[in-house]
Amino acid sequence: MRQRVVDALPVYLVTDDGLCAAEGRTVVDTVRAAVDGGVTCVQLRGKTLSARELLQQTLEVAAAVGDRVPVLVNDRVDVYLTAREAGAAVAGVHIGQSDLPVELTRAVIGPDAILGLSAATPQQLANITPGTVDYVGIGPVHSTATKPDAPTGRGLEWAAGIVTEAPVPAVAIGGLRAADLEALKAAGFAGAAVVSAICSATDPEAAARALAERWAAHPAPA
Ligand code: TZP
Repeated sequence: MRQRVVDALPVYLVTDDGLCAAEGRTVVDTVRAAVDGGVTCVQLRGKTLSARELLQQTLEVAAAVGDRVPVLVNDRVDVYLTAREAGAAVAGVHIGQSDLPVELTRAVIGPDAILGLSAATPQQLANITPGTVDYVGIGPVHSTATKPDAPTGRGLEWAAGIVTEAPVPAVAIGGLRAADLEALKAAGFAGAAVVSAICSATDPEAAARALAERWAAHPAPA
């Protein structure tokens, strides 16, 4: 599972319905373009959607993406399970520190699903029960307007320090742009997760391609 997850992390799109709508696009259209541009994973973060709306979006995105990249559902384990029950090609869930406990989430979703966890401190990384979580999302690296309750960005230096304590592969998140990718990759991150860099782009395919090319251009640390 671990190898499969590492392959999914380099350019990780987290969706935002409001930002996509502000550009006159649906989330499904944005995801389709971003996958064409080279994103390696999609997380559906439908914070303002009802369970039914998020399920509908998940089914549409999964059908549009097929098996090209993993599609994960943020927070809503119930929506993930229901989409899976409906036959959708959904790969797993991403949860936060105040969502369901990781051990129980793993038990519910099964061993083959991808499970991601948000973490912001060394203690939260140390608390991860081995064998539960496939990857962590660490941030915010930079301050971001996309998540109003996120703390102030902690900076690339902080990110380079905390990633060394991650027990599983890590993606950085928070205000990331193409110019950040070299430092993040050099620090040992397996990828960068972005919302506005793609959802707010005039051309999400081009934005995704620029990120993917920038990530690929730099060597991973030895
Ligand atoms: N978690 C920490 S920061 C963040 C999330 C979901 C939002 C990142 O959005 P953006 O637009 O890439 O700064």
